[in-house]
Amino acid sequence: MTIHSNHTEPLLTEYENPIIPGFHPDPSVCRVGEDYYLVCSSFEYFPGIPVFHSRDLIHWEQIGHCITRNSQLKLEKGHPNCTGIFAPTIRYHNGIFYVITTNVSGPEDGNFFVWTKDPYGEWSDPIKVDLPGIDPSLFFDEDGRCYYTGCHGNIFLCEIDITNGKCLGDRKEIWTGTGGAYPEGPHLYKINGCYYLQISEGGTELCHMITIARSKTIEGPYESCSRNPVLTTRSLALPVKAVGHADLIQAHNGSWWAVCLGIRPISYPYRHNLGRETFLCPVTWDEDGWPVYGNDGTLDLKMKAACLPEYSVPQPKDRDDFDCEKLDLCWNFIYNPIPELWSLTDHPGFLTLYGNEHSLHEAEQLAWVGRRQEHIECKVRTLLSFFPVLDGEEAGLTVYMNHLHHYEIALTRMEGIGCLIVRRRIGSLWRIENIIPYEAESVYLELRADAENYSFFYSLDGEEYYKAGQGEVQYLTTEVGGRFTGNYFGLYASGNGRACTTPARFDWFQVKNS
Ligand code: 6LW
Repeated sequence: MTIHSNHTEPLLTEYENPIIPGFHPDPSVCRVGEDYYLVCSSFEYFPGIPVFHSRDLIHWEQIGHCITRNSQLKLEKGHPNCTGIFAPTIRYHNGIFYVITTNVSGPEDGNFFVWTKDPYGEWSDPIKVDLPGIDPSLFFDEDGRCYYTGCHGNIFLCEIDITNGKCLGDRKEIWTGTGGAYPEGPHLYKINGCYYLQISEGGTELCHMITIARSKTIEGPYESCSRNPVLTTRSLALPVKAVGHADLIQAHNGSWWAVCLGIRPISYPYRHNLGRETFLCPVTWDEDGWPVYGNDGTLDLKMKAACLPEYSVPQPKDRDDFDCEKLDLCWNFIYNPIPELWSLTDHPGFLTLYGNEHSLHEAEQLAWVGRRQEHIECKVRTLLSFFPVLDGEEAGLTVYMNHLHHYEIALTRMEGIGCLIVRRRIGSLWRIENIIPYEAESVYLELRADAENYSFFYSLDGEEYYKAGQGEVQYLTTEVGGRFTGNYFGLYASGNGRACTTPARFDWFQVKNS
C-alpha cells in the first residue's frame, strides 16, 4: 500500500457518526476493488459476526453473518455480555475472504477463522488456530506469507499456514504498547515498505485509545509514534467517548480511513445503553510518514472529510410483517437457537414463539428473538396474540441488556387471572410494577425510548394507547449491568418453569426512530 492521500485539494463534505449505530463493536474492514466489507463482534448473540457491505465507507448494508449454523459454533451460556464472539478481523487474499476471531466461551474456547469466496453466502466451518489470547488479526505479506497477530498480555506475531491454521514457528512478542492498560486489538499493515502495527490501549472504556508503531522488519523492533495516542477522545468534552479498537483501510481513490468503536453516553456520569457502535475516522499522513487520525487525533459525531462519492443503500425496514420464511438479518437469538422454539412458517405471516421452561431471568436458550436498539430515541410497537392458560405462562416485549437487567411488558396469567404486567429487573432487584387484568387474546404493545426512560404502553385496538409503566434507562446501561453488548428489543415467550401450553404469535414489529 502506498500513501498518497493528500493528493489534490480535496472537497470536504460532512458525514455523521456512528456509521453503524447500536451494538456493533470492534469493527474490522477490508476492500476488494471499490467494494468494502465490514464485520464486528456479536458475543452471545446468534447468528454471529454480522457482515456489512458499502461502496463509500459511510453507508452500510448488512449482507449476512459468518456464523449461521449451530454446527459451526457452540456459544457457552452463563457469562452474559462477555462470552461468545470477540473482536473479529476481516481480510481478503487471493479471491478468499477470511474472518478470524475468538470464541470466548466454554469447551470450544479459542481462536479460529472461517472463510468464503462469497461474503453474501455461507462461510466455512471454523478452522482452529492454536494460539492464546484474543483479538486475532491476519496480515498477508507481499511474498504471500500469512502472519497472525494477537494479544495475550502483550502483542505477539506468529506465521501461520492459512490453508489449515497451523503455526509455522514460535510466536514472538513484538510490542508492549505505550504503557496503557490492555494492549489489544492489533492490526499489521505494510505501507511504503514499512510494517505499521496499530493497537488499542487503555481498555474499552473512557480511556480507550489507538496507538501505533512501525518497523522495517516484520518481527520488529517496533518504534512507537511520538504522537501516541494517535486517536482518543479521553478527557475531551466531546459527545463521542471511548474511541478505540480501529482498523485502517486505504480506499480505492487513495484516501485513508479507519473504522473504530465509540460510545454515545446518555447521562453524566457517563452511561451508555446502545453498546459500542461503529464510527468512521478520516486519516491523513504527516511528513514523517505517521498517520493523523480524525481531527488531530479525535473524533466527533459530525466529521468533515474528503468523502468517497455517495453510495445509497436500501433504508433498513422500520416494519417487519414476518411474511418471509427467513428472519431478516437484523434479528438475533440469545445463544444458539433451538429450532423448535420459533417459526415463521407454522402460522404464515406471524413470528410464532413456543415458550420453553426457561425464564427471561436465566442465561439460557429461550424463545426470544431480538434486534438491537440503534437510536437513543425511538418507538417500538408489536401486535401480540397469546392466551396464557396456566399461571406463569408469559409472552411480550422486553428491552434487554442481559438476563439480570431487563424491563418488559407481557401478557401472563396470575392466580388464574389473565393480565398484562410491566416488570423491571435490575440485578438482584426485581418487581412487577403494574398488573392490569386483561383477558383479550391480542394486544398492541408499545415501548418508547429516550435518554431518560423506557416507557411501556398497550392498546386493544391499535388506536388508543394507555401507559402501563416506565423505568429509568440508566439502570439498563453497560456501566450498571452490562459488559460488552448493548440493549436489544426482544419478543419472547416463556413458561417460567415449564413449557408454555400455547404459542405466542407476533403479527408484526415496528421501530420508528426520532
Ligand atoms: C475486545 C477488545 C476490546 O476483544 O473489547 O474494545 C473486547 N476492545 O479488543 C471485547 O469487545
